[in-house]
Amino acid sequence: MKAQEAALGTLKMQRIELPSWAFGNSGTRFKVFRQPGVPRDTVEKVNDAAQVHKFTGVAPTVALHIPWDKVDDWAGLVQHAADQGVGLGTINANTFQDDDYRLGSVCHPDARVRQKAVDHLLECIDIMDATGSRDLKLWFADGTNYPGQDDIRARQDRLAESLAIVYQRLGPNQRMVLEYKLFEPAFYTTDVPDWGTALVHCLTLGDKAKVVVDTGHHAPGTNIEFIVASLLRAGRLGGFDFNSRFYADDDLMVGAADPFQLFRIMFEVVKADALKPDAAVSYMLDQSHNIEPKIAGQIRSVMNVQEATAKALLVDGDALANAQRAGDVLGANAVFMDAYNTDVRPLLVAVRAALGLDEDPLAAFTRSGYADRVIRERVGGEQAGWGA
Ligand code: LRH
Ligand code: MN
Repeated sequence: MKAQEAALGTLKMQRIELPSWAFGNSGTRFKVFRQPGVPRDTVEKVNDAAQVHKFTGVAPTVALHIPWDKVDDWAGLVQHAADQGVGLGTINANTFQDDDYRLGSVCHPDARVRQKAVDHLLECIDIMDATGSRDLKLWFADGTNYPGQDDIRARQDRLAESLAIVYQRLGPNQRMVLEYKLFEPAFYTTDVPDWGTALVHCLTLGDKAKVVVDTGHHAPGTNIEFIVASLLRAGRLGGFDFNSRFYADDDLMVGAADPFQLFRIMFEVVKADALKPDAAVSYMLDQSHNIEPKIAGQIRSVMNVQEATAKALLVDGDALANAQRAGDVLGANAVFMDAYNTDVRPLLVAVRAALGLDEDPLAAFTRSGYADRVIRERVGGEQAGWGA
C-alpha cells in the first residue's frame, strides 16, 4: 500500500504542458482535414487547453508557437489565461516557414538570412519577458537534401555562432532548450539530428542550454530511455516532447503506438526523481490530431502519460536493485514487468478524487457539452492551423 500512497502524491503533482498548435487544424502534405469548432485565435486555443486542465488537473500551462500564436497584447493574454486557470509556458520559435529559409535559417550560407533567423529568436525572448516563460524552445528544420549541397562543418560553425548570440540575450531565469530531429523536412543532413549534436552545442553554450527529446525524432529502434537516462545523468535534459509513432515523426497520441516504450522512458525519469518541479524538466505534449477530436485527444494523451508514470512509480526499486546486484536477469526483468502489467486505473481514479475531479476525464468533458458549444459558437473567421 505504501508504494501506492507515495505514487498518488507524486501523480497529483505531475505537470504536463500542452501545445497550442494541437488545437488547430493539422495534417500532412497530402491533406489537412479541417474540423468544426477549431479555434480561430490564441485566446480560443488557450480556452481549449484550459478544458484539458479542468478535467485532468495536471496540465496547467500552454506552450506557444511564434508567429502562430503572436498577439498584440501579451499582458492581456497572460491575464486571460490566468482567468481560465492556466499559464503560458514554453515559447517555441519558428524558423521553418519563411521562403528565405529554403537553404536553412541559423545555418544558412548567407549571413543576412542567419541574421533574420537570429532576430526572430531574440524577438521570442522579448515575448518570454512579457509572458514570464522560462524556456525558449529551438527546433531547426535546417539541413541539406543532397551530398555536396553545403559544408557540413561550416553549417555547425554557423549554428554555434547564431546560438551563442541568442544565449547571451537570455535573462537570469531563462533557458534555451534545443530539440534534435533525425530528418524531415531535410532528407540528407539535418544540422541538429541527434542528442549528441544537441548536447555538444549545449555544453559549449553554458548551463542555461538543455536538450529536448521528442519521441518521434529518432531512427526506428532507437533506445530513447537510454538517451533520457544519459541526459539526466549529465544534467542536460531540458524537456520532453511527448507523442508516439509507428514509423517516423507521426506525432500520434503519446503512448498510443508504444505504451511500453513510454513506461520505460518514464521509469528513467522517475528513477532520477526528475518529475519534481525543481528538476526543471518540462514535459510537453507535441502532437497533431489530424483526424480525431483535438481536445479529447489531448485529454486522452494526458491520461496515457499518467498511466505510464503511475506504472513507473510502482516498480519495486529495492527488489529490482537486489535482483540486479545478484545478476538475476529474469528476476530483475520480472520485477520491471510486474509494474508494467499492473492495472493503475484504480490508482488514477484515486488521484482524480484527491484532486476533486471526475474519475473519467474524457466522459466528464463529453458530458460538459463544451465541444458541441464551440462548434456552434465558432462560426466564421479563419480557423487556426500551421499556416504553412
Ligand atoms: C518539429 C516539432 C517541434 C515543433 C513542431 C511543431 O517536428 O517537433 O517541436 O516546433 O514539431
Ligand atoms: Mn517536438
